[in-house]
Amino acid sequence: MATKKTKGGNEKKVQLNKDMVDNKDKILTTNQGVNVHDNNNTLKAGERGPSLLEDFIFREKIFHFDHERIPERIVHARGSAAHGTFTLYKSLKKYTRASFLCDTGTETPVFVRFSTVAGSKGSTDLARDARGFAVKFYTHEGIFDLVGNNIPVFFIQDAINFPDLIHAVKPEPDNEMPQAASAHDTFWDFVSLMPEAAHMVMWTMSDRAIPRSLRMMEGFGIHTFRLVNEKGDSVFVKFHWKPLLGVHGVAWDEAQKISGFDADFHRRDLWENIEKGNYPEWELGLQIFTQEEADKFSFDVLDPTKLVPEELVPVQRVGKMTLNRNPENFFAETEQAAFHPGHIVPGIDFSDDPLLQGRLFSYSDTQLSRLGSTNFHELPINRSVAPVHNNQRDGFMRRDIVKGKASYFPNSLGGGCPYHAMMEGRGFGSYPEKVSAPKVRGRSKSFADHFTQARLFYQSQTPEEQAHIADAYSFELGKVGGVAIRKRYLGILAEIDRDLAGKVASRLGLRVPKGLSEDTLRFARQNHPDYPVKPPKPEVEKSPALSMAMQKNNSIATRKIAFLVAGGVADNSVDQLKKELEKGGAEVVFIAPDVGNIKTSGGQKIEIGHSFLTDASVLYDGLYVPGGEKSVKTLQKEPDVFHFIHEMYRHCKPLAFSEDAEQLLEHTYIKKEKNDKGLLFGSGNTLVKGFISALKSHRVWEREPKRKVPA
Ligand code: HDD
Repeated sequence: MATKKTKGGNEKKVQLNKDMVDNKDKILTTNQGVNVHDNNNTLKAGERGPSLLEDFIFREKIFHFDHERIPERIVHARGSAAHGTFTLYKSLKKYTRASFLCDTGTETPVFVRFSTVAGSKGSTDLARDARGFAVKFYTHEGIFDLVGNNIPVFFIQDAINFPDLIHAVKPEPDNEMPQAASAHDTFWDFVSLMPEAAHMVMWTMSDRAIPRSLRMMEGFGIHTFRLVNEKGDSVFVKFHWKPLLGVHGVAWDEAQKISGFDADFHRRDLWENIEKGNYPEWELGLQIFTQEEADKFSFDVLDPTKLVPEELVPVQRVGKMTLNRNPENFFAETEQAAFHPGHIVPGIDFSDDPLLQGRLFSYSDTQLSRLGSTNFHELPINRSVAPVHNNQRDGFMRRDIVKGKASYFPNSLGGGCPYHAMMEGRGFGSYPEKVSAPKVRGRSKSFADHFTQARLFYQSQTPEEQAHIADAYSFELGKVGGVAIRKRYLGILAEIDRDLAGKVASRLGLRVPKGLSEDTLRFARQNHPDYPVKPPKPEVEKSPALSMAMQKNNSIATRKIAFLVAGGVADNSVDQLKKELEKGGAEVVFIAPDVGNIKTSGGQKIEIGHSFLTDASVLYDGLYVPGGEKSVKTLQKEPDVFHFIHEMYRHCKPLAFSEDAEQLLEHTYIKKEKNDKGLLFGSGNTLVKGFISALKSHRVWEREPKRKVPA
């Protein structure tokens, strides 16, 4: 049975509430519960005398403070999380016995943590990086953690390379630079010698690696997992999360500027939207296929650098996850949450993907150095809602008080308890996959094709998305000091797409090499002696599902629209568009030369919380300048207004100007283009419709080649 909906909050919340502490109307105490009379002055020998060692109140306070920090996660240190629920709407009984995937309509509590990978805990949210997408399902049969990313493939094929990958991408060991960035020598040195990374590197060079919002990105379980039904039959499955707000990225120039204006941009966006009741939602999608089907694919489903194209195996949407509650305490919940791909429930099982197999060791191991004890499962956020009974005992910070004499199995003194689930025909049992093979340290030949799917990804993008990818490679490789590394990577790009390689090479002042460098080949041949091998013909040459721009989006919900205003702004010019935008769920934010209040031409008061000093265009999805002669005149004197407009234009965002405000464009580099569907003028329904339609597409992609204005 999955978790049933409980009134007044879900089951996990009820459990967490038992550990909540509310200081409201309470007297300050020590950790031993003694009321504190004075928290301002240490105990001294005389008011001007030395402090006394006896001061247990001071000692306890400083002692605790001195030890407040724990090690940050070795990867995915920077993260934000929220609570929510998962509701199943399509029973998967045919495929799995996991009850939370069988009983439709039931709600399973979840805790989801999003993260960047490379940066430290305090680094910017807008790094070019994969995003972690870790979901903890608190099911009645135990915890299921789906520890994925927003990219469906991984850099490496075997877990033994993980420490090398992370050492290469993290700040360089001699000078600890750069923070939260892959644009440096060690990363490109590594990936230029590891052609298997080419596919994921291509994803990280796309705008997928700089999401507009954590609420607007897909999630992927990446590995092939198994579903196992009551009868013991198994199928393979790939897990997907599809965001209902669409999938959107920012542009690289925006990302860099957002990092300056609001390094917490994603964290704030998630927190604020949940506080406002704009609960982010994702549908759980499954690609289900059999062993026989997998055997016929042109790629190996155990290779985590490969995806299963949606055109080959469609994604079935089977349930919805809604994030509806912010944590009460960042440390206790978000920081102490411990995810593990090995936390699975009956009905789900692993595949032999060598990356997944290696992960199964790493996650509980890392919690030990991070959280300090094997008892991390007892922390409130990690506690299962299914009861825990076993003979594991003691260790640092043990919290459960387990009764009785028998802490071993089998026993008679404890009545044989806790007993095997087998006695009731239940419990987790591994899928009895047949394995008989020689022990080898080696790589399957079926893992040797590194470029077909990187090409598939690139060729599935629109020309504008491809331009962003070429820019990203040029930026990153441009930051690499070693020319040999740049050349080596161009060799990889040449194998993927010569046109792309040509674009990047020209920006680096280099020529496109004929093919892979000797160094790359030498390393690749350590895994595959006859490398490169001719890959089988792929099933699909293009996959529209891989392009963000090609995905249809009918919503403007939660987009932030900047209205540039000053005193005397015309009421009617503000009202209609504001009303319609808000009707669609968007948020209108007034930005004026100064914070405070302004009066409209009709004498209404508008509270201004944001000025050109506090905010920047990159924090908004669209811009409108309403009319009112006095307001427009004031704005015209403000240089930041023109910067705002230029920058919005440059980032291909929708801009609308009332009749009065149109003249502002005369002072810009922007030329009115007829086919620019995101540059709108006038008033009334035409303006409203055009603006909303442009916002739905998120970016005016047609403007991409012409957008070069100073900003
Ligand atoms: Fe990992 C954390 C995702 C490969 C070792 N990983 C971590 C988190 C996510 C992922 C989302 C953060 C969880 C949280 O929010 O607390 N990792 C992935 C994905 C991978 C992957 C999608 C490939 C498909 N990871 C991977 C390998 C290893 C690790 C191959 C080691 C062999 N990952 C870790 C870790 C972390 C971690 C060191 C650091 C903090 C933690 O586990 O709890 O154990």
